[in-house]
Order: sequence, then C-alpha cells, then structure tokens
Amino acid sequence: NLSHLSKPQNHRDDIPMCPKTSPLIGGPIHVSFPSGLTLAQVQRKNPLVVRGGRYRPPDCEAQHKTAIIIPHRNREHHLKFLLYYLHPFLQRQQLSYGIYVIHQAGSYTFNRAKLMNVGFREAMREEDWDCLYFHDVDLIPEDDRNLYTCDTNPKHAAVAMDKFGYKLPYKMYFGGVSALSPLHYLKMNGFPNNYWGWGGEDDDIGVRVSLAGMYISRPSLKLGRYKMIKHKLDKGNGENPQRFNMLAKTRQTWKTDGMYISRPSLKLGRYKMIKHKLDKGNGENPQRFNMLAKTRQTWKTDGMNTVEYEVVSRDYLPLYTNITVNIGTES
Ligand code: BGN
Repeated sequence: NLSHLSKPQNHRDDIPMCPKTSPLIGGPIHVSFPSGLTLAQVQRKNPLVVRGGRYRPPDCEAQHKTAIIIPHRNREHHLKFLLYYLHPFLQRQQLSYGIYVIHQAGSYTFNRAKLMNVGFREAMREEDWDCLYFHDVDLIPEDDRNLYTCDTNPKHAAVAMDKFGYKLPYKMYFGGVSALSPLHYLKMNGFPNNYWGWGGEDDDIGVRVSLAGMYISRPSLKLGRYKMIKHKLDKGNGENPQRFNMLAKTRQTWKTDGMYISRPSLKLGRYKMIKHKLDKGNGENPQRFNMLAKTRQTWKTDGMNTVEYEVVSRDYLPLYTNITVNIGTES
C-alpha cells in the first residue's frame, strides 16, 4: 500500500478535526507581570511547543493555521511576557501556529511596518499560513475568546487597550494587533516600507484596507481587550487607570472658579520635547503627517512589491523563530 506517499508530509492518520469552538477556552485572563520570570520557565510550561515556536493540537487537526509576526528591537523583557501569555492562549484556541520575531538589525531608526512585510514573506516562505497576526510586542490579550483567526475582511484586534481606557481611541485606529489573510495582505500591497520611527504607519495600513476595497472587521470591546506592558522608564509615572472615570466626573468635582484659558500664537508657543531614553531609535516620525496625506498615491508603488531587505540570521529557538534582518535606512 503506497497511499501514504501522496499524503502531506506530516499528515496524521485517524485524527479528527478540532471542534468549531474549542472546549479549552475560558474567557477573561488575569494579566500580571511576575518578576523573575525566565524563558526557561515559559518553555517548561509549554512542553508541546516545538523548535521555532511551532505548535499543533495533539488530539485533533486544527481548523486554522495562524502565524504570529512580532516586530522587535530592544524589548526582550516584553517579549518574554508576551510568550508567557501567548503560547497557552493560542493552545487553548486549538490553533496550529508559529511565532516569528522579526528583529531589526543595527541601531538605525525602527521601522515597524517594513518589519511586518519581511515577516509576511519569511513566514509564507516556510508554511502555507491561512492567517497572519501582526502583533506589537507589548500587548497582551486579556480574553481567550478573542480568536486568533482571520475574518473575511482584515481584522483590527486591539480594539480595547487599557491605555485608551478599554475603548477605541478613534474610529480609523488600526494599531497594536491586526490580522490579515495572505490574500488580504497582497490585495493591499502589504504595508508601507518608508515609515521610519514612531507613528502613522498603522493609520496608513488602515487607509490601505479601504483603498483596496476592503473593510475593517473588529471583535467586540468585551473580547478585544489588551493590557500594555509598561516601559521601564514609565515606572513611578505609570498611566493612571482611573483617569478616564475621573475626567468624566470633573463637572461634579471641581469648584467653580470662572476663568478662561489664554494662549500664545502657534508661532510663539513652540516647544521641543526631550525624548525618553527608550524611545531612542524609535522617535516620532516628523514626516508622518505628509506621508499619510499621500497614501492614496503611494500604496500601489510602495509595499510588498518593493520591499528590500537582507536576512542576517534565522534561528529556530525553542519558543519562536527569530529572523534578524537588515532593512537598510531611509533613502
Ligand atoms: C495616532 C498615531 C498612530 C498611533 C495612535 C495611538 C499618527 C499619524 C498622524 C496623524 N498616528 O495619532 O500611529 O498608533 O495615535 O497612539 O501619529
């Protein structure tokens, strides 16, 4: 009997499809950041994760194959916590998955969107993923009913982040965590390659979705909850989680004073803000306003069809595949 020869290489016989809804899903997750956590501990807690951060459910054939793409530089601490939560989260969803960390080589300004283009190409080169999750390293999902699968339209998953009071900050927001199928990704020519530094690239991606004739799909505010890991420098000056509630009540709490706000002109009232240490290499991109105004003219000529880079190394680590890449500098 030679029938096994025509089967895909890792086909497992006599294994049923996983159910539509995983019985392992539990709902809200309490997210905290235990001090002293190590990658070795995360590894021990996830014995079924294999080389390169791959997993498939042991007792059933997954309905979905999801790749997680994480752009990265100087955030090892965040990555450790994300892996600690994400591996069990994806396993409870009975997904077949792989985690890719796309590490920007060198110290030139960070370019989140271009790293995602690299992640897309490098992940698809290895496996026929049916969904790609573009995931910030510092966002932890807080409910495992937030399914890491793709919809018929590009999905914006990070709809309710703690730092925005668990609300969408603005209607077109597309930042943090998003999910696209390979077809979605190619239809919008991927992401822009020329947003160097912080800001705007996610808005550009959101605009591309609609320019390519697609819509943004979103989970509910209840399920799409995320906790953001604080940067070191924010310690002692962390965000006040009460501020949204407090601000909603100022009308009841202030004492009448009857003053007005006076302002100098925009010309005279100019200030430069000193950058935090950790923002080095990812300072705000002063070009982002101009660039964003031109997305309609640029999206077809800048993106997946023009991305250039050089893979420096590819390491199949126990908990993730690390791809270090040279993406060059601004032209
Ligand atoms: C927006 C940024 C986004 C960022 C969100 C949330 C820009 C473009 C200029 C209009 N957009 O203002 O990139 O994700 O804030 O922080 O800066």
